[in-house]
Amino acid sequence: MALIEVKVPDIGDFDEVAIIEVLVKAGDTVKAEQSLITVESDKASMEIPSSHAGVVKELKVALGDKVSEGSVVLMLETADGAAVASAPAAATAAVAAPVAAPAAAAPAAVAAPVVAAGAASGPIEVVVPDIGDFDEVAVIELLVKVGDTVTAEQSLITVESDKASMEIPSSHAGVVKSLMVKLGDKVAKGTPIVVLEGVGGAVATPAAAAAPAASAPVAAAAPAVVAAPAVAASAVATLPAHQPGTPSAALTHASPSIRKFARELGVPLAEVKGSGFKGRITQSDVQNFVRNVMAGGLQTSAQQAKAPAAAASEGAFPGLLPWPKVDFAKFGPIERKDLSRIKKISGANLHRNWVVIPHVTNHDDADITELEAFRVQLNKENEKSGVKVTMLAFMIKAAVAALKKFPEFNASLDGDQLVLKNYFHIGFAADTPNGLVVPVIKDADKKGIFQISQEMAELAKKARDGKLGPADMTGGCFSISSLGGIGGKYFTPIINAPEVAIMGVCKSTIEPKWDGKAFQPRLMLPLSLSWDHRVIDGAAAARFNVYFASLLADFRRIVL
Ligand code: CAO
Repeated sequence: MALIEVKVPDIGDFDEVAIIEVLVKAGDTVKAEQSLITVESDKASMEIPSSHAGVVKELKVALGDKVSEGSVVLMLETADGAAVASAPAAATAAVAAPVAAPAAAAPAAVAAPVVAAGAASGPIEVVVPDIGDFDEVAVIELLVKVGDTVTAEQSLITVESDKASMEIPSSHAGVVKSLMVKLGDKVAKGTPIVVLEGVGGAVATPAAAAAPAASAPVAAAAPAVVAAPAVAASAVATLPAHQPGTPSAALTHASPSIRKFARELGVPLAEVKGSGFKGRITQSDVQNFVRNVMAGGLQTSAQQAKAPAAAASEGAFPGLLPWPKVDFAKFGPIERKDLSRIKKISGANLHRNWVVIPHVTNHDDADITELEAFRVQLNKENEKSGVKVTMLAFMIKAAVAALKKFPEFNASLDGDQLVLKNYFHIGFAADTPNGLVVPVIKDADKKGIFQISQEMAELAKKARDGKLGPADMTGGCFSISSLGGIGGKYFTPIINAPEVAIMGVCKSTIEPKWDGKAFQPRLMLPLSLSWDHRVIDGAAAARFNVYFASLLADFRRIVL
């Protein structure tokens, strides 16, 4: 047994930072690298992990204390040979581990830079402010475009390092005259982001930069509540399924681990009332929020529709077994790999959609013998055009016709109301090295087969190159997931909420079909239509499939 002091390690630029959360108490047993306290600067909040495993004998800090590198956090009684955070990790973990948390949970806060406060009317260049240790970070999102009017402190871009992602806010209000960065660019302090003109009085004031307690949470809250669903939307869905009853502009204070916890449960932090120090949101606040939502959600389907993310959470269903914890290494060699960003986002959306939407899938076949011959002929005739007509383009047109005939398929649930859409934007699932994305062909009703084929090829390439922007992936009415180029017979596609149906197609094969006199070889396309039973019923789904298949069987019907 030994009694050791656990100290604040090197936390980079974050000197004299306030303790906003104490995560352990005397008597607690802690593991090496377990978070002990949360500290907050004007730029980010971070958790300080323990250097050793042991039992907390005495806390040496309290809420509100200011700490720096070397400050003693607590006295720890360690067993001989107790787990120790590996030597270099002990120093880096303090920075890497906590800062990694906001990356998963929510971008860290960056105070708006205060630049040229005197520039009242002429164009002004907004640059990347001091973002602490994060030098040369990649731009992963452009949040504005040329012509947009932005307000001071509105986020312009999102950058991501290996430790965190964060949004960079505008120092001024104005109209974006030019955008000086693009996706994938590396930026550092001082890199120009945009040129704003018509810069008016609204300038991020020195107070915004100088008053961390007031300004940082604004930036921290926004990504967690607004940007995160928007990013999720860009991958698979267009609306966060939880529709806040009272969208809150209030400041949201929460540590990285709480943000992560809330995000995992799909809890919008802006709606959670904090009961901790200075109104901070604690783990039990998030748990209580979920409990309350569930209590209401069990009463009506409308309420359930308003809290699907929470409904999907583990523990929200009484009696549900916890996820099995298995030490796989006991059974053989293993390696661990982080899920890609797209997988994390699409996974959370798919999980919610699968749990919340009562899915039914109808299977059918379409005879595409003539259509495939026509497609092949078209491609021969237009070999030089460089545009390859795909079967998926015909399916997109057929989907538009079917949505027109069965409008409840071109709808979204909004509480007790059905939103019927008079536009026809069709998404298609695209397989990329980083995971599944669903780019959207806008106004497919107004486009011909060649244009759709060309746009699909462009969007699929952008998807594979990781260059799709949110605008490419939002606004869809109905999706098609084609595994035709790969194989298989039928599957159960998951509805891309807030859409209410999705068509899955697999590989077409020649099959013998009885024509009344003899078996004929016909090219048959397997269809799998998943639909939301809250909106659509089985008869309508069967009719939709029959009609969709009849269009593919004789494409002339599309003009009837
Ligand atoms: N039956 C038989 N062959 C088919 C077919 C079908 N239903 N659909 C496409 N093919 C053929 C094409 O004609 C093409 O053949 P040629 O090269 O000889 O012309 C080949 O398969 C490859 O097609 P493709 O996949 O490149 O083109 P596509 O238009 O069919 O699909 C895209 C484009 C982006 C949808 C596709 O590449 C893709 O990513 N599919 C996967 C979608 C997915 O993952 N869905 C699952 C979601 S649920 O997890």
